[in-house]
Amino acid sequence: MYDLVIKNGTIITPSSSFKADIAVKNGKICAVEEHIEDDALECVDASKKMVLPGAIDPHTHLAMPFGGTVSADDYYAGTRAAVCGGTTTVFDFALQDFGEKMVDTVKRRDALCAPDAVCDYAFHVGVKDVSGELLDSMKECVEYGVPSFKVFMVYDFGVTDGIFFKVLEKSKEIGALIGVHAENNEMVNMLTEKYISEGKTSAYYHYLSRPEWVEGEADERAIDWAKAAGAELYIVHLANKQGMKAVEKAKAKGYPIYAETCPQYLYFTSDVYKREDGRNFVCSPPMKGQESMDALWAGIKKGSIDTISTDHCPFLQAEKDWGINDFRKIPNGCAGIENMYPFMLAQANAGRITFNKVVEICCSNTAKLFGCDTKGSLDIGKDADIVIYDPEKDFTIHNSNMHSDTDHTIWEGVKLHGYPIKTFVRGTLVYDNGEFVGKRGFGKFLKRSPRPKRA
Ligand code: DUC
Ligand code: ZN
Ligand code: ZN
Repeated sequence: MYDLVIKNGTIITPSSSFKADIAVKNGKICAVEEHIEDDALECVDASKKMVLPGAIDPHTHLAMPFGGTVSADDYYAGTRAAVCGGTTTVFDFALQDFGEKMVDTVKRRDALCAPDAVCDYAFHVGVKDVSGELLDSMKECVEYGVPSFKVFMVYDFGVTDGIFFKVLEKSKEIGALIGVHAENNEMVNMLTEKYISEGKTSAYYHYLSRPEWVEGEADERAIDWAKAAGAELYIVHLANKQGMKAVEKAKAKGYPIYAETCPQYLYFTSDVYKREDGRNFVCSPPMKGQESMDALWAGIKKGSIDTISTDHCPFLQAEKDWGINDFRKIPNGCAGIENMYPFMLAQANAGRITFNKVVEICCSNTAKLFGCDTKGSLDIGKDADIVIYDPEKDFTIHNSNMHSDTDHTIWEGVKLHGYPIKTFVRGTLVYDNGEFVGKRGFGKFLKRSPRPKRA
């Protein structure tokens, strides 16, 4: 007897869509066939619905100390919101302390996350310190099941160019993937000082102090260093046309350069910073102009965007308000963890891209790049992380129907045609038509496989 059978739905894979039933036993997908008997503890009819793998969000900041406060969603609220938007695996950044071995960084954050997570989760280590033995400690981290690291080119926890290069070189030996937040720190600081000294303090100057070229130049530099090191590179939250072109050029020459973008860069332009509530949209990199948005959409269609993430990092309205008269005081980050999959699927529903493409960039590519061997598809043997999607359900996003702990959303009032109606994590129902029905602590730490080592 199966634990769960989902019947009569249209299964979506990265390469095909077909009508089939799907059976689950012990949290795993064990059959996908034209017709499966109802011999199950639970049977769900998915007629006129789509059946998709749960999404993987490879980029969130939960309970993150940042910008003079801590991001508003802890591991419970963040993962709760994730599953209510069809995301069943969440990656968080564990930021290394100075002097700390990388595997200890992971264990420190896991101690916070494990009791709270409602879905499976993984970490990337945010690297700060590679002095002494610490560079070598990356290897132990990979062996522990965390084969991905991130360097920031900005912020007070950003690394020098030299550290970035050392980390790239190390990654080849140990089978790790390095992600980068690419913006030119010097330029950001210079432009920020300039605008402040001119009395230009509104949220729009957050954008103008981090314009297209500040990100694009940093993307190009990061790609050059990865090429020189012979390493793979994953550019997080790519938001500009120049960087998109640089990624495309590198890919065309066969370099293993990967790019992630986020729904906010596909929907909002820098015009949002002219709004009265512009501070709520402050994140880094900021939203860019229409040309950049168009380049990102074209990149998705061409296959030069590999993954979608959210960079979920919400702050409360009162905290965003710290910067009403000074954009430097606005904590950087926005909510999005519950919106990624519904937004991308609604784009497919509207015919802009295919549903298969959404599954590719929100699920299967992400699983492959980050070594999530049990996730990212509905193949037999995979974890039964499943979303049932109603392409006819209309949904308007309001903070009041989101499941995050924050008190506002940049997505307020956005209308989506089509919406997830059920989410299962390892075969267990965690979201049911508007309601979170999961359990705190149900999520498990996901040990991941390394990347192939490079000569
Ligand atoms: N950008 C943000 O907007 N928030 C968190 C960290 C980041 O890089
Ligand atoms: Zn970032
Ligand atoms: Zn981020």
